[in-house]
Amino acid sequence: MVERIRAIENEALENITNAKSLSDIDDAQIRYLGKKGLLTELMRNLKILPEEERRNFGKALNETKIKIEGLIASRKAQFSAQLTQNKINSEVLDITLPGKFIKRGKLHPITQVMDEMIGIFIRMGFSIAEGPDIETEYYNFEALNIPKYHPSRDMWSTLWINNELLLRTHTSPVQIRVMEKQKPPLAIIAPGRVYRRDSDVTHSPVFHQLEGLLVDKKITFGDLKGTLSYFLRQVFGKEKKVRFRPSYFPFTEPSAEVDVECVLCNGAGCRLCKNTGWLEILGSGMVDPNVFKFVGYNSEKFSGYAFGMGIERIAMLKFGIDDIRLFFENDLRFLEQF
Ligand code: FA5
Repeated sequence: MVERIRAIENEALENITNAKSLSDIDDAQIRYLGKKGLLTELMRNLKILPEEERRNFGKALNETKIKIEGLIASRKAQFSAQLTQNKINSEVLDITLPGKFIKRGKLHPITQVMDEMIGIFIRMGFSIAEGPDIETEYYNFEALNIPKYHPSRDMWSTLWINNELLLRTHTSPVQIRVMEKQKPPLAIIAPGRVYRRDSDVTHSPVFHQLEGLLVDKKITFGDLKGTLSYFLRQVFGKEKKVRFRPSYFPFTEPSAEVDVECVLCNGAGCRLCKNTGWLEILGSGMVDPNVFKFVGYNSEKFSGYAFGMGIERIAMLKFGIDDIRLFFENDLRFLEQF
């Protein structure tokens, strides 16, 4: 019996040693150790052997089983190491191939210009204030000296929500909200989105303004002109032609608008500037004493200036863009240029 075991052992060890693949080893495992394997069959015979033979036979069987199992495990390890090595050898990693290009997002040109404008005013000592996009008729008009039924309300093509509420037509209501809460002296800017029933090459129904308000003792129109001139030089450089033009706003007196030479025709006149040679970028003036009355400021003691700039218009002039609608179409071919 023990010879039979030795014969099986020799055959198994030889087979496993000469195995050419993992599947040869699997076959050997089934042949010798499987449920119906040769050694398993012999195990079954144990029961029928007399006591002293059973001990010897069992011992020999166990030793053989351990040897075969050991060899199978080590050969399997060899084969899988070989497989891994083959894979490493065959898979060539070309580190000179270009990587996957991940496009980085960029700030929208309007945000870029707005940030630049805010930076200029912050450096001059202004702080930032905010107000809601949905405004009451009181803050958008009434407290800015634009009474109900007054024809000057027509200056703003208003999008009404109901009799009381509207989408703010300008950032000027923030002036009132700030002055209600703060006593002078103050210097604030209020950048934000505004809404009007307007649409053509220089008008968009949604656009951005940057409001400015400075109140202190002895503020004059000269201060307003100095501040705006400095700002314009920072944004457009010394070369760009700008002009102050007398104008009218119900909440400032006197008032002025600022125009910048048209980007498209350099002042010769074209469809963008409606043949004037100029693009209007802002309205401004000295705060009307009537506005101070609404917020309880003493206009004998304090004076101030205010301005409201069109951010898209400034961006058009800076980047040479001839249609405001390009900013809102989100065409990547356009946006990628900034
Ligand atoms: C006003 O809105 C005043 N609140 C400005 C102001 C503030 C005057 C403080 C005095 C004191 P106006 O309607 O002109 O003014 O608009 C100001 C600027 O916004 C314009 O000069 C222009 O640059 C821009 N703007 C006006 N309408 C549009 C529009 N539909 N699309 C894009 N920009 C516009």
